[in-house]
Amino acid sequence: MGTDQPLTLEQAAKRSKELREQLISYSHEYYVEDQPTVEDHVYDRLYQELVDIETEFPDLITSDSPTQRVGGKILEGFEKVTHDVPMYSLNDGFSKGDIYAFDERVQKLAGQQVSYCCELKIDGLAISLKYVDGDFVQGATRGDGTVGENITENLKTVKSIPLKLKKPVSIEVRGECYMPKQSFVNLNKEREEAGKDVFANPRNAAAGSLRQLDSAITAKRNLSTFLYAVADFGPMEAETQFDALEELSEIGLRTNPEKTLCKDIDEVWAYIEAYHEKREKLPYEIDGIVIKVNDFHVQDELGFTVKAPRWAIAYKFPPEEAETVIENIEWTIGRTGVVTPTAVMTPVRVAGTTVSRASLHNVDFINMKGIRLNDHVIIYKAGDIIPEVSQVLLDKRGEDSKEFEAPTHCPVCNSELVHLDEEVALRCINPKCPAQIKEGLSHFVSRNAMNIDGLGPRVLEQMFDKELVSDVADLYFLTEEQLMTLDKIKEKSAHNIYTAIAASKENSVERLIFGLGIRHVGAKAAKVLAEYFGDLRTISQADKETIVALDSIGDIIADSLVTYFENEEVHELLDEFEKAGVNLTYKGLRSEQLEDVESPFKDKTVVLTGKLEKYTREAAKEKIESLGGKVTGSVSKKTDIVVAGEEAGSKLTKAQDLGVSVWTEDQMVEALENSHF
Ligand code: 1X8
Repeated sequence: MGTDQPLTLEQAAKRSKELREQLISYSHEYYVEDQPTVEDHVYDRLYQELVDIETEFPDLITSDSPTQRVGGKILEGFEKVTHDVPMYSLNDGFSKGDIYAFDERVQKLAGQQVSYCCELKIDGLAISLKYVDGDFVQGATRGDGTVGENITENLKTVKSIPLKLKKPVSIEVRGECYMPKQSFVNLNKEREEAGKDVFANPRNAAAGSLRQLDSAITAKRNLSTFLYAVADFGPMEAETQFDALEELSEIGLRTNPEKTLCKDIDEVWAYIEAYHEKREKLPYEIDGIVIKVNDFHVQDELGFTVKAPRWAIAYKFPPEEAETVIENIEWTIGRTGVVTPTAVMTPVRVAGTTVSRASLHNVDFINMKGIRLNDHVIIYKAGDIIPEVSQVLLDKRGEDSKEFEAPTHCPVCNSELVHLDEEVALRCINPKCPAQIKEGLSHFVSRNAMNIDGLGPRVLEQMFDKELVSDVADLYFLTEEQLMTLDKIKEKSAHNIYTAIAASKENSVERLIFGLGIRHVGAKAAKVLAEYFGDLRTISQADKETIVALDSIGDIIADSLVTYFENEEVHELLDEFEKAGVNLTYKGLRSEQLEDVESPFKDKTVVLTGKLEKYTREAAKEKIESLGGKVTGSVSKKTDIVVAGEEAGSKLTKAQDLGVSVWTEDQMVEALENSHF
């Protein structure tokens, strides 16, 4: 590439096929195998190239093209789908006794000792996916087990669902669609800040996301899947559940890696106990363990009752719930001025930890749940998610039960709170509100923003309270002496903080843009803006039309930017940054520039090990990445080059074992110097 010659149809067909295959493979590594091999910018660049070709030659778009996953087709409603093979439900077990009784029934009916395949019970929504000759043709919800809803358009946006299998088989597979815990937390946080209703748990969030008539919304929700069964084992070779899972994985479907084969019920119980412990650490929610007779022939012999298979049982974990009392409601101000209520409760143990606070989200939420002070409530906790109040125990409501009062004024700056355009959230709209400024400072220094180490919330709070800083630009005018006036900050940490702040001046401008905390402008949008406009001054003068024309920037972001930069104080802030020597330009490569890079590091995976003399690790990494390479921490067969400095240890040995190319530091330096655009 890199020339501006238009492609002929033939060239375009060839290139788009290559790109599609490469992107599908990267996406599979990322979303199905959880083993990414390239960085986002490499993927994004190839993706954009494919979009460009497809825009020019729409006939070349195939149904399995990764560009077809963005959704956008808006439905009137969901059609009904009758499942060819019904989606069964499972009998539940709640105790060790239930599980041993199940085993006894199985053994009696089977007339032999049987082994079991144990799997995690994913707390999501059951789905059925139909593939014809390897192509994804239909996706449906379970519904009542016989008739579900056609949600094909939505499921096409779920990245872990292959649009084409690795083999041209016709097969209907079943599994669970879920929202990872972290995505749930992020989504709710975003919704809270935007003044929207929050989802009560990841399962509801997944359900709400799949029930969208506009699949473009589903596409933004970061759903994932695990497949665990086949409607009809006809097309499969496997004769056991365990092997069937492996076979599903071989044809490109995502399966859960925690499955275990147990030779008897004691091993099953040990598995259940082990996952009771591990449950909290998993990145997704599970509500139990599914135990299946492993051998399909034995499953056939046992058959089904009217309700469920005789060869399986779902052990349900006790719910992670507890009863406590609401003692108080505290109101805190977020970075965007949203006022959020938090319940302060009598401390209680839930799922292994003691909790005393639960998020109440907003006034509507409190009213909807009917929560009053001194009420007895059931709280629910899942994984590392902040506890939620699930229900008020009305029959325990006493004389002392008292309605809460929503604040009318900001608890920090005392200015009047408002509801912006029909939002459920209460907001403090005073831009000088100390609470917002402190939150804004925390955001500014955070990892994806300016990435300044050593400035925790306590330090920032003190700086603000001692009037050393009143806005983010003030950080750049702090002296080491001033820093030493803060509690617990001695010479050494003052120096470290000073150096960290100074170093951040060199950041490429997308970090600053994100750090400013402009409403709706996330890290990704910041990058797009920085890359397109090149510097912050230009962005500050751009009109809405130019901004919305950018990929992945919509109306809301564009409006928010224009409004933000209309503020005279913002321009004063930029002047301050400039005066302090903070970089306001984009330092990364533009996608189109990257195409022209000529470097031995381009598209290569590199590991740096041992002591480097001429570059710091960080500088070498940045340089190699700017040339389109990827720098990772560990050597594997996917590593292309290991740069070994002095005293290189096990990584060097491993590289030699795997036959990976090993370079000296001098070779690296020479290659860096000989790279060009
Ligand atoms: C439901 C679920 C099953 C499995 C995992 N998660 C679920 N929610 C599994 O078999 N691995 S099976 C099942 C069902 O049959 N209703």
